[in-house]
Amino acid sequence: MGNFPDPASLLKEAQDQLNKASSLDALEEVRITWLGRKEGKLTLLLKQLGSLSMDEKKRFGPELNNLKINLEDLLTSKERSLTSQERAKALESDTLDTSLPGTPKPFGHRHPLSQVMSDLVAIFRTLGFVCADGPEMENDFYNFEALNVPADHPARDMQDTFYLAQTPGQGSQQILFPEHGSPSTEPPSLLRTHTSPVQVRIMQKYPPPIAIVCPGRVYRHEAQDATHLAVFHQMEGLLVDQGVSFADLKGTLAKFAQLLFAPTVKTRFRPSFFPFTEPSAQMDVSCWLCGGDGCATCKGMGWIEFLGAGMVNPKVLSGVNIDPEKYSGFAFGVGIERIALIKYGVSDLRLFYDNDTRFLEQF
Ligand code: FA5
Repeated sequence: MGNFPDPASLLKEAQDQLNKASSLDALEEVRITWLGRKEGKLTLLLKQLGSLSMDEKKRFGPELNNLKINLEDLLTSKERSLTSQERAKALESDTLDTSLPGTPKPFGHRHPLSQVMSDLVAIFRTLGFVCADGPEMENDFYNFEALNVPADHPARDMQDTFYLAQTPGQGSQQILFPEHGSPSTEPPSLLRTHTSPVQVRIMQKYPPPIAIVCPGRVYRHEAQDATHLAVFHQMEGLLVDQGVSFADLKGTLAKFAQLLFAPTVKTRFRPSFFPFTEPSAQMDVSCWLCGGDGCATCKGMGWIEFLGAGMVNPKVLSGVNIDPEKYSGFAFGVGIERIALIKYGVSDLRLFYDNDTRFLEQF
């Protein structure tokens, strides 16, 4: 078969093409030219082998197979060298600028209400108070009766209450080391409407002197608006010792307001009523934003209503077997959300509970 090409010259021709291929794409073209499944030069020649005579088959068959093996080897080694060349080129252009600033990771932080609560506790720690706790599911005795709010007392209307469905035989509350008065074993019947029940629990458990603050969640069956929530937080304070007077109450709370807002803040007391304190007062703070001249935060008044307080009612002390002739005390209760509202100039309490991170991130 005179026109069957010489395998050695085919190999030479393929080698020339391989030498010229300077990229992986060009190499792929060479591979297709020779070994492409339909039109590859060598593929076509291998297909033609079948039409040759026996002698020609014996001669060209092995030669063409060797040519194929050689060509595949050449393609593989060329591919390796081109790949490493291209990688080296990519590495050269892919330089790392170590002076670029990193991508900052956003940090989470505490909720503004938690921050306010721990600020308050920290302030009272410096004044010698310790932190106490009590249950959110309370019974009528601790939430009302022991605080001088009997069942038919009109003061019950001051705090609309969520009552719990009663299950007969429900476990009673345990007070392990009662020292004063008889602990109530009534089962929980309501969600506490204020943190004041903790006063009674603490006075039953520990003898005076007592100086506690108690931050916690409280519940009221109230319509919600910009300044009222049905679930909110309060912090209760209680100091009981010999010779505690209204002057101690005034001094302590004035110091508290200055440490919380600004050293220049003034306080004033207005008469108020709480069945568990006598006398009772509402404490206002001078608006530290406008210095008392009147602004949007204080609604032009120059003063902001801040907390309820008073001297512990002697009836409450006798109820826990603390002798009111020997001991006296003061107590106060402050709304955490309302403090956060005035401290940060927020217009609506509900914003603290919407969980909008654009709002929360600002604190
Ligand atoms: C009481 O709850 C008394 N136990 C406080 C007290 C304790 C007085 C000890 C004397 C001695 P009052 O109902 O005013 O009081 O609530 C106290 C504070 O809770 C208010 O000043 C206010 O800041 C906050 N507060 C009351 N109701 C709501 C409400 N619905 N939403 C948000 N904050 C409220």
